[in-house]
Amino acid sequence: MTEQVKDTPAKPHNSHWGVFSGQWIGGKLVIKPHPNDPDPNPILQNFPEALSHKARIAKPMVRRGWLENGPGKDARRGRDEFVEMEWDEVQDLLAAELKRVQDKHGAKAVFGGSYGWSSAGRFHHAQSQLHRFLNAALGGYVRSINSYSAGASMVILPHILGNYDDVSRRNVAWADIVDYTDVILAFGGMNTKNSRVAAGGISRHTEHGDMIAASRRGCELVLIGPLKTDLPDEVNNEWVQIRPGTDTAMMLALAHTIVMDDAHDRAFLASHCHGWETFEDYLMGRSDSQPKNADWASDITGLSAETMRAIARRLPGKRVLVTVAHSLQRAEHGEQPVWMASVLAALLGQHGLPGGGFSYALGSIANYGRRHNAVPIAALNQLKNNVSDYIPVARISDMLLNPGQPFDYNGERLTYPDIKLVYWAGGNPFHHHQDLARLRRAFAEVDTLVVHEIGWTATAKHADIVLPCTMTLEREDIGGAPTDPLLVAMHRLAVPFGEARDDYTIFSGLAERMGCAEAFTEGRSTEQWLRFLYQSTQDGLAGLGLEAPDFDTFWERGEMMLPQLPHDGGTVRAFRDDPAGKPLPTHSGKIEIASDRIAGFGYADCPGHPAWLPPVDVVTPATPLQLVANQPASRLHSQFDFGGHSLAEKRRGREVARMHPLDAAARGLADGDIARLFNSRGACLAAIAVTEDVMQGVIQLPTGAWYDPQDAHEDNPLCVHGNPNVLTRDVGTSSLAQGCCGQLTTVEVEKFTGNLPPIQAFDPPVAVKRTPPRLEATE
Ligand SMILES: Nc1nc2c(c(=O)[nH]1)N[C@H]1C(S)=C(S)[C@@H](COP(=O)(O)OP(=O)(O)OC[C@H]3O[C@@H](n4cnc5c(=O)[nH]c(N)nc54)[C@H](O)[C@@H]3O)O[C@H]1N2
Ligand SMILES: Nc1nc2c(c(=O)[nH]1)N[C@H]1C(S)=C(S)[C@@H](COP(=O)(O)OP(=O)(O)OC[C@H]3O[C@@H](n4cnc5c(=O)[nH]c(N)nc54)[C@H](O)[C@@H]3O)O[C@H]1N2
Ligand SMILES: [Mo]
Repeated sequence: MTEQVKDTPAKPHNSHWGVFSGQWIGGKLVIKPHPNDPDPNPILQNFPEALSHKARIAKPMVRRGWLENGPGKDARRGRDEFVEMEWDEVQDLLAAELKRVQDKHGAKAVFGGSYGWSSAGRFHHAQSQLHRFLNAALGGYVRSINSYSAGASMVILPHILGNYDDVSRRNVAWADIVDYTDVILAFGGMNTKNSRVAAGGISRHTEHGDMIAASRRGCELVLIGPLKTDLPDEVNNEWVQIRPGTDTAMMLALAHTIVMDDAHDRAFLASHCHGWETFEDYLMGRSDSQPKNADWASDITGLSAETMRAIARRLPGKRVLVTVAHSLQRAEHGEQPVWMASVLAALLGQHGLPGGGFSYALGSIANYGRRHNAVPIAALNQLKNNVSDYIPVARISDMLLNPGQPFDYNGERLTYPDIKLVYWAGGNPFHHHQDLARLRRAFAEVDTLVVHEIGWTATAKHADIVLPCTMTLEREDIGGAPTDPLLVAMHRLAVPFGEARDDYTIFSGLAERMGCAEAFTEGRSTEQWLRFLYQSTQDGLAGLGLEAPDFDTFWERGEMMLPQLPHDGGTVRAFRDDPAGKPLPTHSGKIEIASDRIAGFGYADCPGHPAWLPPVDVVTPATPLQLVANQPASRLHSQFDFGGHSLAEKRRGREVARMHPLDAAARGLADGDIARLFNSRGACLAAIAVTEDVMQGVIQLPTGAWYDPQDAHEDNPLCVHGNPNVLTRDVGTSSLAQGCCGQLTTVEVEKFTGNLPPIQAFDPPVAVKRTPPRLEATE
């Protein structure tokens, strides 16, 4: 176990939520943020208590029903006992099962998408390890594409502006906002609790300071969204309380006013844009008899027409930046606000100007709007995947419940593969997926579910084979992100918990049994891999004629500053300056206001120009409140929900749901009450916080509380802990992108008056301590 009695010196480490050091003092691990981080993330304090928490997995475990009956469909997943196993035995068993599935069904029956954030180190990146292993052992696997973060925008942006990374991450720079921007229309805000996180980790969290600097210079930040807390207090002078899910209607109204005032940039629309006329016919109501004016939008958005007209009239002639948080497109028709925001910036002629235009997801996360490194950082080669089947990532339940069925995606008609074995490492679908009762039914369909985990997440509890994995503090790695200049030598800060092994060691053992050890390991130990992966950075530095310390020097220093490329506005500025010579990689080479390609797909739920498409999931008398299920402030997703900081932010052990005083009073709810949130899909408990920071008609419950079914034997149990994904809808954003719709749904709330059930989310499942005879996998 993790008992460290001797004091140690401080050693560097890295996480998605920042760079830090760890030091043992008096038997306690003391975590300190990097001294140069101006706005460190309090999530760091989830680490110390997590190390040896009861939720950690100590030993390999196999589900009893799977052991006794062999692989196959089983509704007992998530409600069964587990049998402890020795590593050798469980690896033999798993290697035999992988071979059985491969021989009988082929690699195309293995789903290795394994979506999730895992940990920040570049070598121990769980998905890379899993993908490399499946490619080496089976020749491939069915993969998933896109993300839960940006499911709709990753598909729409290449149609309308260009490569996703170029037009989001490498587009408008924070440095230019500080210097140039006059007005920011921040749809969904720019919440610094979100931008203190980035995949791979950022060493200096500067967004908060940049917003204050821009505001001091005179930049006006307009927060458009349901929560007042989505912009820092210091810059939050204007809160536009829009009904969630209706931003496209507001943007259309702004566009309509600007065009009616003849204040749009006709020259820019003619020189840089494609399809304005088609869109203008829609905007003005010539194609459907409904002008998209502010009066029309008022009924939809809940905002007064005057408010929208006044905002529209502040924009022409100014340096305007339109930002759209990830959250807006994690919803029905999520493609539309992204597309319409780009159109709004285009008709103001702003794309490509320093600090102006459209910046997707700026402020949602830390690695957007920053300079990029001039040298590569470590990345593990995943080898070749020979299986061509894939799904858009959020279609996991659809795939498992509908094998062989067709579905639409981005102009193609694809077929769901028939999956027998699901392998997950580094993600938590019982955190990230919607409609968890449906996900349970989907997981009951497979032959075998394998999970490598740090802790007993609901995903691990639903698995057949659970392999205990080290957490990042228990291993050595290289830390960094392509948008951060600090490369971190991630030193080990603790000994592994129980019998936990890192993903690489687990896969190496399996690879040996499957006859692909050489292909998987290339004969390298972990340390040799770190040295090998560091080489690309060292070579890059040497190539630029800079000091290129060898690995031992880097390791001993603990960190290294990398050179960065200057910010040049990327592909959008290059196109603005030279539209003929530097066309955008879109169909027309221009900014697509209307898209002939998308129109050609003929999707009713995503037509050929941005449009207001009324949602299906609207408030009704039975579910009169809109639920905003956004990112948690106290942790990253579900990671270390059992950590000290995350637990301290809960009330009576439950996740906190915030609501407006009038909505609370109407239900007889007081601050601190435990309430039941419910709709036709499920129900959960949460502690109520009453606050005017939430607009009326909305209740906000963040994601990440571990799913805690009160009676696991029921088909649709109450989650007593507060996981909003028991309530959300499992549908695609549209036929175009098939992104997830996790951010918004509708619910009713009532006071919970029963006996408060205990929290069991962090309790390990019942373990049957025996070592059964080795079972030959049969079918
Ligand atoms: N309702 C709703 N749902 C949402 C969202 C929303 O807004 N609303 N947001 C969505 C978004 S944007 C995202 S990105 C997803 C996030 O969903 P996930 O990325 O799946 O969530 P995490 O909690 O980060 O899961 C990572 C898991 O990996 C484990 N892990 C960490 N390090 C390692 C390792 O080294 N090896 C192994 N084997 N495991 C490791 C952690 O213990 C944890 O269980 O959630 C999505 N779900
Ligand atoms: N602390 C912390 N930070 C994180 C994460 C985390 O788990 N914890 N996750 C990271 C990840 S993976 C991602 S993808 C990003 C996600 O970044 P986002 O998706 O931008 O983050 P959210 O907090 O889900 O949503 C931001 C705000 O959007 C508002 N909003 C919701 N729906 C609407 C709408 O329809 N219209 C308008 N105008 N506003 C709306 C809500 O008030 C919400 O607070 O965050 C990253 N940062
Ligand atoms: Mo995300």
